[in-house]
Amino acid sequence: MPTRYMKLVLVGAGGVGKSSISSRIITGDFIDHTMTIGMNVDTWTIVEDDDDAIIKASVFDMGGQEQFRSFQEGLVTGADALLIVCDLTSFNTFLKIDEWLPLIDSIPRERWIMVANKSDVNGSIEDLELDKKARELGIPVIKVSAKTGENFLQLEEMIEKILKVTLDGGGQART
Ligand SMILES: Nc1nc2c(ncn2[C@@H]2O[C@H](COP(=O)(O)OP(=O)(O)OP(=O)(O)O)[C@@H](O)[C@H]2O)c(=O)[nH]1
Ligand SMILES: [Mg+2]
Repeated sequence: MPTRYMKLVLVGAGGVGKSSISSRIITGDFIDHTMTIGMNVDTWTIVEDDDDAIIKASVFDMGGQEQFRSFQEGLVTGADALLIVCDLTSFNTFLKIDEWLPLIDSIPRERWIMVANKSDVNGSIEDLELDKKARELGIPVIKVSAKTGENFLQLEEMIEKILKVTLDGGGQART
């Protein structure tokens, strides 16, 4: 079975649940994390039953705290897919999306997905607000819960679709 190697990056404010989303995607379970120091890298293995191939995605999970930003600059380069995460219970994390733009601007918009996490808790960000931001950025948005797993199948499908476009186009994929 041929194996392709790709890169998935997660950015967003501290505590929004990037590490929880990464481990939900990779293991299928909710794992409670402490603050990520700088960055964490893990591997997500996707088996494509239909075309008999394996994608191994290197998942770059960025620490959201401000003090790590300066040395994260080169680390998003070459991302095949990018998740911009905010926390539905914290309007501040929604506002902080803009702070990541200089870091991620070199990545084509069609590789971005906005992920609004913690849908299991009563949120403080209106759907209208989310849709407006997503439209402004020109990217899709999805509400999920890393805790309950709500909407993860959909999210994973969205990511896989983006990765496959890169694969089909040649992109940076290596076999
Ligand atoms: N209720 C609820 N809590 C969540 C969810 N996802 C994550 N959390 C909690 O939110 C807190 C922060 O989660 P992390 O995954 O560490 O967040 P992070 O974005 O990786 O944070 P940094 O590494 O500091 O940038 C933890 O206490 C998680 O248990 C969710 O979907 N629902
Ligand atoms: Mg983290």
